[in-house]
Amino acid sequence: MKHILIAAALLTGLMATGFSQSQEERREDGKDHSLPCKQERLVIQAHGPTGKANLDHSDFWTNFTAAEFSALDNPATNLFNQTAINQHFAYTFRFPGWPGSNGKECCRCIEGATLTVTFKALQGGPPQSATSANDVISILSSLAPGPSHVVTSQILWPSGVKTGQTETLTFKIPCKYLANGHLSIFVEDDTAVVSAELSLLRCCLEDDRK
Ligand SMILES: [Ca+2]
Ligand SMILES: [Ca+2]
Repeated sequence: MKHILIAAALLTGLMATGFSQSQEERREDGKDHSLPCKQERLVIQAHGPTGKANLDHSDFWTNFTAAEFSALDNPATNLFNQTAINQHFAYTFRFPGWPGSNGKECCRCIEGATLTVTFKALQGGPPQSATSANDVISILSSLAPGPSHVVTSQILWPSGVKTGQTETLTFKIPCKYLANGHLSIFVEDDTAVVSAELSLLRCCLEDDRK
């Protein structure tokens, strides 16, 4: 009961000074975020290996069989700027300083992320055809409702597409899906991912940041 009373008193004080947003988050995860922290923008440009050490299995839906995940988790075929059709793409963004990333909790998300992904069609076709046209991006978080863990998903080329056509999409991801320190994207098989960037506003304890 004492904690609840203290939280209520803090809430009143913080709302009076205009910091109601951070207080909302403190209540949401039940942890004490009242220590001073420094706001900064974290920008992660996806690059490098996409398989094995990169993918966080917990972000992926549970009906993805072990064999299917193993095929996806292959750095020889899961590539940026893929040129071959029939190869899925997946990538896990990891946020330094989050719980689970280095054993310490010293940073937290204070404003949802902006995810920007650029795609290239490898096999043109009319709407809904089994080409690039029917390919879907799914954004996955282990904190999104199971068993799919899909935060959001979208058909990339709903009006059909020509081979070689490119497109850039932007997605907004709420903080509640980022609290585990990672977020994954999955893009279907006839579309290449040219680039992917995630940007979020975070707050880090000043003497414990890594
Ligand atoms: Ca295909
Ligand atoms: Ca396809």
